[in-house]
Amino acid sequence: MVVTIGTKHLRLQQGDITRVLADAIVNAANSDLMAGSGVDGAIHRAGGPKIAEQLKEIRERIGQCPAGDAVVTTAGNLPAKWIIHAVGPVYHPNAIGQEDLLASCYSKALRLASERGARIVAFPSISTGSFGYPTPDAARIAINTVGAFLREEPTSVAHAIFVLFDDKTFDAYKRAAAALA
Ligand code: AR6
Repeated sequence: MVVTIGTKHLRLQQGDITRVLADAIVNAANSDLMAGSGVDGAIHRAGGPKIAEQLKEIRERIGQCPAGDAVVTTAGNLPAKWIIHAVGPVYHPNAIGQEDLLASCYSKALRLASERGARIVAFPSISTGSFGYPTPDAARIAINTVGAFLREEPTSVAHAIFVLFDDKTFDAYKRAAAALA
């Protein structure tokens, strides 16, 4: 599914983000910037040890990366230029501000990608695995934030691709994108 936003495109596809050709791949990381499971584990496995080495250097410089923020490494063995490690919020029912933190992951990642001149950026569904964010809510926030950025911000990013791993997540994002279109 592709939604056209002016001269930009927002695409949804099902699959493994480590197999997607993009200038920048966004990772669903944690505040400690330590390789974990899920999409984070897949990116570290496919990208090789260079990514963890760079994250260690970043950790020594900045300490933790708070939820809503992101840091950049190169992509190691992956066929991308950069990995943008975005830290989503851990979901708590009724917690205040978690929508903004999740939205901030996407806008911060797009700003970091734009600063580097990236044209194609691939995103996973941040926070909807181990971090427990309900997928329909997370999909609406993700799609609306990326859609608004492509519509409103001057950016090098011409193609934003959501790479959704399973049927349920793919369906939720399709519904959110249909509401945007
Ligand atoms: N490609 C695309 N999406 C994937 C892939 C893949 N290869 N593998 C899993 N997903 P999660 P979170 C989907 O748990 O909730 C890690 O331990 C998955 O099905 O990866 O933000 C980190 O280190 C789900 O839809 O990320 C953190 O500690 C989505 O990616 C923590 O998990 C996100 O699930 C982050 O949790």
